[in-house]
Amino acid sequence: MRSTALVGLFVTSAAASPSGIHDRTGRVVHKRTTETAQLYAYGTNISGLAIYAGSDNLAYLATAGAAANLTAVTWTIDTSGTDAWTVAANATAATANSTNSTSALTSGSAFYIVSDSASADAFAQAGFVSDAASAPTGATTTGFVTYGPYVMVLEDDADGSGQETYVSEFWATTTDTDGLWTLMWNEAGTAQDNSVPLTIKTTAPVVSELL
Ligand SMILES: *[C@@H]1O[C@H](CO)[C@@H](O)[C@H](O)[C@H]1NC(C)=O
Ligand SMILES: *[C@@H]1O[C@H](CO)[C@@H](O)[C@H](O)[C@H]1NC(C)=O
Ligand SMILES: *[C@@H]1O[C@H](CO)[C@@H](O)[C@H](O)[C@H]1NC(C)=O
Ligand SMILES: *[C@@H]1O[C@H](CO)[C@@H](O)[C@H](O)[C@H]1NC(C)=O
Ligand SMILES: CC(=O)N[C@H]1CO[C@H](CO)[C@@H](O)[C@@H]1O
Repeated sequence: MRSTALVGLFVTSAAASPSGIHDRTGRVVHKRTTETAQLYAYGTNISGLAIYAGSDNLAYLATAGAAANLTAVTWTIDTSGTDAWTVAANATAATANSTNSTSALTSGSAFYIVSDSASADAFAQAGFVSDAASAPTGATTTGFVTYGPYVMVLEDDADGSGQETYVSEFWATTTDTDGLWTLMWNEAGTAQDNSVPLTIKTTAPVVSELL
């Protein structure tokens, strides 16, 4: 299956360090920078869709036509992975597409993925929590970094060497609504029903002028 080429975009910190230098113990020391961003998902049939918060505070991808009842968000990201990535509703985007946001999204809610090491095959929907304590079991709200335009997760290597690895295991699963996907984290990176691997970037899709 061609899409599997996108699975596991690994970059070891030993080989390349996007935003830091190694300290004496070999750990990457990151320069902390916080910025406002929009995040876009790319994958098979998914050409740069924005990430939305649902009324259930879970994360979705949607085409403009399927974005009703979802909350468009603006991200505040710490590119070093130290702090959680937070979101606030983007009222401009909501008005532009007359969505009916029913989200209970609290401004400043943290993005999380479920990557529990105790269940290495975790395949669960990402979402947003107003405080880390209310995140689901196995969720993590830190470790998100950018590698150029790519959103990655910094994980400690399983061998306990202290080396860190940049991992991207974001996936999308179709829903009963055309143009609406759930945003998933696929810890093991294994094939899943009705799902495709994603690349998440801070850059918007190039809009064709020829439409
Ligand atoms: C992509 O869209 C086409 C046309 O709707 C569909 O036939 C195909 O199954 C989709 N592929 C995936 C991986 O969803
Ligand atoms: C949005 O929510 C309203 C009210 O709950 C519902 O009637 C409508 O079908 C929803 N629209 C979509 C696209 O889910
Ligand atoms: C809010 O969304 C609009 C429309 O999508 C976009 O142009 C704008 O940059 C967003 N605002 C922020 C602060 O990201
Ligand atoms: C928003 O809600 C209003 C009133 O419930 C409804 O008429 C309209 O179709 C909804 N818009 C969308 C995009 O779901
Ligand atoms: C944030 C968002 O989804 N904006 C969309 C609103 O609708 C227009 C027109 O359909 C799209 O071009 C925007 O991308």
